[in-house]
Amino acid sequence: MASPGAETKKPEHHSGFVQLCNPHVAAMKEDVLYHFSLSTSTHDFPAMFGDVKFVCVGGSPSRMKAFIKYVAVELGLGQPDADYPNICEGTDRYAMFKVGPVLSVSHGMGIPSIAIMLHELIKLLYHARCSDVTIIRIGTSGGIGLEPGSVVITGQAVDACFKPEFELMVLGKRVVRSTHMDEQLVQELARCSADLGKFPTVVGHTMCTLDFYEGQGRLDGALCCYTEKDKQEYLQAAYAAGIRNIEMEASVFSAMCNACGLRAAVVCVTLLNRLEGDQISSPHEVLVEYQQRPQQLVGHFIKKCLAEA
Ligand code: R2B
Ligand code: URA
Repeated sequence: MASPGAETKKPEHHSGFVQLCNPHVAAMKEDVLYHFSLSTSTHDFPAMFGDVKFVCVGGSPSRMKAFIKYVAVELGLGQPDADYPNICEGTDRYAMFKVGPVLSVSHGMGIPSIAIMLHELIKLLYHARCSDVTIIRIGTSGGIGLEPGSVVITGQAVDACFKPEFELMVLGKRVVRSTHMDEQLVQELARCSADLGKFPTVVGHTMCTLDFYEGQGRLDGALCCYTEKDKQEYLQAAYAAGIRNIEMEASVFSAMCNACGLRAAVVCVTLLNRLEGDQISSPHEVLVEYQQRPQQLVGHFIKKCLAEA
């Protein structure tokens, strides 16, 4: 049996086709994507998804529906009042919407939730024989040393020890995968934000944690075993290591997408400056406007890519 361990070597991809790092799937007669309520025997994946070139993922179903409506108007593919059916209507685990070459999928909160979604999403793209796909996570985060509302394009996803790694237990053994980001895509997105000129945007490291409270050094959870001073020292050390925001999905997202030949990026708005507090207490309208910022940036990016194609 091949033993799990450090996976330092990147798989080689000889085409732009989405690839699986799993030899077993090709031999399966049917593939049931249980959490999407879709199956290769009941749905024609190439017909439904074969033209997908951009996939945007984000935590909440309503935000991902708002994104598809926004991008449809931006690309001239739909009217503002058009409705987009949830392709995963048979389940309430995840929601999925499509317009033209853009797919928008919700992933819930945290590494386990996004990882399950990504296993099924990447298989969906593989069964649909999609090629040259760019996938972008658009989300929220806590900023470090940034004005709230700033957007961070992830230059490197790191763990809670500031290492650019994603660790997973496979068959009881530790497997470590690289969280490398596509530098060219990062720079293209940074240029798109500069074109828009609407909100401050930085490229920085993103720390991905297993928890929102103690895992992100908050003092306001139900449990806390450290002092305000300990918290400040940790966040200052994170800032010194180049970390500009904290969220809960970037590391597994980049590890899985890299391995399967998807060009991937993470664009998150910061809802607060964690050096100044823990609670997210800005008015609802302010938070709603902040959450539109990654959508605007990525909408502009897709429009630009399609105009240049
Ligand atoms: C950002 O926001 C969520 C926690 O509130 C989590 O999914 C994340 O990464
Ligand atoms: N999401 C996070 O994971 N952390 C924050 O502080 C805000 C949003």
